[in-house]
Amino acid sequence: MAEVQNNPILKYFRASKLPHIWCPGCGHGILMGALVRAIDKVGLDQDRTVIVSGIGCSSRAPGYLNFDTLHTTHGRALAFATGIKLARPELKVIVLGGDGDIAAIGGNHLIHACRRNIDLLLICFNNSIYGMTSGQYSPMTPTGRLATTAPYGNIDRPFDLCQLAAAAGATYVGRATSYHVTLLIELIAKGLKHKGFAFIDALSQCPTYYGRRNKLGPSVKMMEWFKEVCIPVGAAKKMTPEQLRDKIVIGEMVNTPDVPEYTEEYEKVKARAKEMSAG
Ligand SMILES: Cc1ncc(C[n+]2csc(CCOP(=O)(O)OP(=O)(O)O)c2C)c(N)n1
Ligand code: SF4
Repeated sequence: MAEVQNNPILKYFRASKLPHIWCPGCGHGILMGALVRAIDKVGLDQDRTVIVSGIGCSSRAPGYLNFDTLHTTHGRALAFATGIKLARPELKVIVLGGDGDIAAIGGNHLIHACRRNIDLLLICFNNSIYGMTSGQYSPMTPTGRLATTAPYGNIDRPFDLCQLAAAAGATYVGRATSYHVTLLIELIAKGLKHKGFAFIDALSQCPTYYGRRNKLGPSVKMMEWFKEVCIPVGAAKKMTPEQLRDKIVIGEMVNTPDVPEYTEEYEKVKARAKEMSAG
């Protein structure tokens, strides 16, 4: 008991909001744990850090975290976060959302946040499904998998969120999973220290609506699958597209520190406007 009470990450949680609502075996708690460990590692000031989410099982995370938090509308977390960052550029702003939230209804916000290189860290809790609304397929659901809205198999093709973020201009991009927690903490910590738009694709398991329907076994088996199919980015570079089929590339994909950051550029615009109106 004393060990629990002395745990240095306890201060990051709102004990009054626990226990959480997530199903037993849900990967989202592991991702939230990785986030607070990364925050601790970097030494962020709790009073100068804002955590914003949309709507979904994953988007419940900020409710449990002892920071200034904002639970917004489905797909619009990045728009709210952009407003906060522009109004108070000195704050560290972190955005959390599910793959439905970030890649479907919020997909356009993702593209333009990447393009602007605004100083936000976005973590997509990517469980390949709409968890909260009971298992509709998302843009991350692999072809052939079952979902409540694809009872005979999904015919859509998923896309690679990291490649999308990189192509749209994100200056820090990485991927890890609920199995590869050490890597995930490291990527989040680097994303937090990065000046510019940082995107982490954090793969998670939904044993309730994705795992059960697709007979993927319990949560541990779903995490073992991550272990089997994931290839570190360095090794992936030496592999052919054929060898990479059905594999998931993890690690740091983009890290370009010296690109102009949006809120700093905006400050320059404000200064220019002041100068011109005075002259
Ligand atoms: C505008 C709008 N459309 C639809 C919904 C219903 N809705 C709530 S959560 C959700 C999807 C959640 O899935 P995801 O973002 O992948 O997160 P997860 O629950 O899997 O963590 C949807 C469609 C909503 N709340 N608002
Ligand atoms: S429905 Fe899925 S994503 Fe939602 S809490 Fe349960 S296991 Fe997690």
